[in-house]
Amino acid sequence: MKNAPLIVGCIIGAVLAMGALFFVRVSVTPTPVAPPAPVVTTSPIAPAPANTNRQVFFVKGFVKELKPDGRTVVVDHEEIPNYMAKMTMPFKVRTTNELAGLGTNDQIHFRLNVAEYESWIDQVTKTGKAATPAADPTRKDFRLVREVEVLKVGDALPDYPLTNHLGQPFHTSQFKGQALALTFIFTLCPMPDFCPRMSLRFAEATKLLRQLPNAPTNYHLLSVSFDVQRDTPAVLQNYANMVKAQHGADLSRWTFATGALIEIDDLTERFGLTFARDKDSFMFNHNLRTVVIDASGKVHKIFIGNDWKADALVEELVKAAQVK
Ligand SMILES: [Cu+2]
Repeated sequence: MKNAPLIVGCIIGAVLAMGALFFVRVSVTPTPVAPPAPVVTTSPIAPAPANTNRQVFFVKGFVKELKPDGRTVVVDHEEIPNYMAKMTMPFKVRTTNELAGLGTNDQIHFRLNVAEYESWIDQVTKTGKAATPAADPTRKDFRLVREVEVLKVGDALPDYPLTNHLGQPFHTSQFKGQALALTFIFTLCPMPDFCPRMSLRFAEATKLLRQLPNAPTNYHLLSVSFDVQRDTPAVLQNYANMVKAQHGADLSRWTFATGALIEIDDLTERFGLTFARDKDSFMFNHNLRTVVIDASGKVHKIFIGNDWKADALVEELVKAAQVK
């Protein structure tokens, strides 16, 4: 059970609120059901030409949580053949009436639409109720983390030892004197609006900065993986090459990094990013944070989620580069 202490879980918020030194995971016993047949299946690995390449999957699962925005449902879903292993994760709807009348533990099926840059679900249909309570609070796994202070704009970024995609160790303090854009990903992330979008926005930012008249020369981009087991320097190097091939990114000022889990945990928690490996797969449940550190090493801007655009990032990077 070497992996057990690495797993964190879905009540991180509650545990953090209590100031505990470890995360607790609540587990669910999966109901064995035959895997659903996909309505349309195209290979998710094939490069997506234009926006017309929309994949559609038929998905079954249980409602774990309905978010207050009325547009997000967290589902413990079955395997989606040719796309994603069984896991618990959030899905977006485009109209709130898709989720009207749903409650926790409802058994549902729906259509998952995956376009090039976003995903959403529709045709949400309730088919029953989970037979057992969703959580077994007696089952726990732990991973040790440091107790850290959350950082706000103006706070200094602590120094973190990491390893870049060339396998070279470095420290985040080495970027002092440069504006640093920092985001968090894992390379296997299949959802176009999560990690792939972070990498797309960074790629767009490198291109914008290259075209910008009087662009600063003291900036750097840093994508840190929280999948410390799978995202080795060699995997990150391949991923960097893929991002360059797909989006024409300039990699001369962009580092992909990994590190010790306790360091990555420390760094991500500073900004409210949480990640938890799904119990049945290599996938992570996670949220998104992108941070700009100014040239003096202080937090300049924190972008939450995936709605920000590359020009907004560039604007903040330019400002942050001017700080003495
Ligand atoms: Cu992701």
